Amino acid sequence: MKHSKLKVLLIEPSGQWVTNNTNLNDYEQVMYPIGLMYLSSFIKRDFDERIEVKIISTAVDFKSQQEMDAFLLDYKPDIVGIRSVIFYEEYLDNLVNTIHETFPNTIITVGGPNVNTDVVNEQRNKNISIFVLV
Ligand code: B12
Repeated sequence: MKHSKLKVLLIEPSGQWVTNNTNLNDYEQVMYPIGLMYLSSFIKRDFDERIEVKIISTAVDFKSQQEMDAFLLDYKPDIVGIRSVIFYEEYLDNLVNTIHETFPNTIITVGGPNVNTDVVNEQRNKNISIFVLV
């Protein structure tokens, strides 16, 4: 019997949306999600047959929260991994809560700079299942 792959969605969050009106010269946060690209490479190398991995960078891949929500509803991730940076704490919380409400069985993991520096504060959100310190 053929099993479908486990879907892992890695998210680089940010509070702003890059639209056609955004002046990219003023926008310092557009960057390659290097940390998540490392994780994705390891998953692809070791679990390619069993796991499908996708990276999204909220600010650049979508033009609005509605557009991103539509993507999430369609993609239906089994595991979500979010990179945390202190500036986007509030956005991260909203994202985690929305994903948990929409997909209660999806495992939500958070790692990255803000977990590495302040894991106790990050643990305030009970909808996050796993914290990863590196
Ligand atoms: C280079 C850098 C930048 C570059 C980014 C370039 C890029 N392409 O990524 C620029 C100049 C754009 C930048 C901007 C900012 N930065 Co900066 N930056 C750094 C720096 C020096 C290195 C980051 C890096 O590339 N690390 C290498 C990658 C591979 O590591 P990583 O992203 O942490 O990911 C690894 C792990 O954390 C983990 N991981 C990451 N996410 C996840 C998710 C899951 C689920 C799991 C399991 C694991 C995991 O796995 C990855 C592989 O090991 C760090 C300092 C540092 N020593 O980390 C500060 C640092 C991350 N930045 C910081 C800050 C505050 C910012 C800004 C908010 C600044 C601002 N005022 O705008 C923005 C935020 C941008 C953003 N979205 O991250 C802080 C974060 C503090 C915190 N507690 O959150 C740091 C720690 C500096 C500091 N000591 O204050 N930054």
